Amino acid sequence: MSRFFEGIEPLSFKPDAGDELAFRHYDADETVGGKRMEDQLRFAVAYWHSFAWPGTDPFGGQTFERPWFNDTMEGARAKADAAFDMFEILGVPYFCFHDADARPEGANFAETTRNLEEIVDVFAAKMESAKVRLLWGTANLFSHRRYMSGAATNPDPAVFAYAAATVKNCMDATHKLGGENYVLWGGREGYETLLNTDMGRELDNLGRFLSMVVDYKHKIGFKGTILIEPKPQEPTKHQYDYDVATVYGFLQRHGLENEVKLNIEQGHAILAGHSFEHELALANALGIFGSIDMNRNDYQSGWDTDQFPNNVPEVALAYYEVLKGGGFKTGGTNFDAKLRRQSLDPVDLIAGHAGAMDVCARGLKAASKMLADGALEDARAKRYAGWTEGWAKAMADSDLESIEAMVLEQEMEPQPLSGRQEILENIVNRYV
Ligand code: XUL
Ligand code: CO
Repeated sequence: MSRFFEGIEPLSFKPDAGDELAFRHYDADETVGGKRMEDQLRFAVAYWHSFAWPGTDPFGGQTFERPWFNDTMEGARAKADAAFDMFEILGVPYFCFHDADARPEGANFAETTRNLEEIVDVFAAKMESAKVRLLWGTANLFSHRRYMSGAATNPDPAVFAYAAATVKNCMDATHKLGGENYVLWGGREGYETLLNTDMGRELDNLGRFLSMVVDYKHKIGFKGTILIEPKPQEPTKHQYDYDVATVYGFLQRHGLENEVKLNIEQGHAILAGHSFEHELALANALGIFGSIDMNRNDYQSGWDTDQFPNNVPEVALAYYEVLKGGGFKTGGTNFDAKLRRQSLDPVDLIAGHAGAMDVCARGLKAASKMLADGALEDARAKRYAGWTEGWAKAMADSDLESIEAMVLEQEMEPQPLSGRQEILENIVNRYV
């Protein structure tokens, strides 16, 4: 045990807890929707926000003081000690990491690779005795200055090569640690100004890159899911993986729609002008739902603030879509969320996650009950019931002329019916 979280005991489920650190709603063993809550929610801690982010903002530097902030292998090991302590305190089943969160950058590619391999061995040793497993690994292809103009979409082919080699090593690391998914967030895959951008070439290169990732997955026998994480802007003004619909079109163009699924983040959905549940429902409808990054944005700032979730009605509608699609398979709920920069203390990290886990538990329970009671689905089925009639089904094989003949013959006069939005909203309100 590191001393970072000294004095903080592993949390337990205590519905009537006073001010003490405990779960008031998340009971890992409670059955919700036919599964233990832990198995439904599949919580993961994000290594980067909790252990690598220094608390900077555009106006000021580091506010957090962590004993491992020194860019050495010793620091990386101390960081891992604290991280695994926190996984245990929270009792989370998963974590996620980028290469750059876990290891210091070396003097060259070979040294950077060795640093990663060494830390992967540290993780592997800890995972032998810890309960925690790897939900996903990923490569940070956006922080280092070499990636300022993109990774796979960089105008410089040497950066494309460097990024490809880095992803290969991160996939190896993920595979070695038994990761259940591998994520690609297109950190700087986009552009700042069209004036210097060859968009067609960049999109072709991104497609080529992704195809190589899929090929390598099969070559090494990685059984996890490759996930793309859409985001419309930030850091580049325009990102190519804008939203679920855009990514689906991109996957189809490259024949990868059956190979790649999506990691959908609450804050990214909002930035794209959608709701989280819209993005989840669309991914389900297209058969590409994979996993979620759970957080929330500040709705006033209009920026990706990566806060811990605390809005139960919103979270309930998100889990409603997850459950409607049959629940997580290899995916889970990754808290891509960070403390506010004034929340300096180790206890803030624990409280942020514990509160978020409780919010998700409440959302999941509400969603599961809404689904089981069927009120929304009954109303939805009724609204589309016409399509179960023979003549309506037959339109799948008809053409415009035969449909016109049918409209005339049956003397059709469609009558508008209420969409019942307010009644449905009132139903939701009974559960949240
Ligand atoms: C950035 C973001 C990333 C990805 C992983 O907005 O969400 O942390 O989740 O690279
Ligand atoms: Co994310």
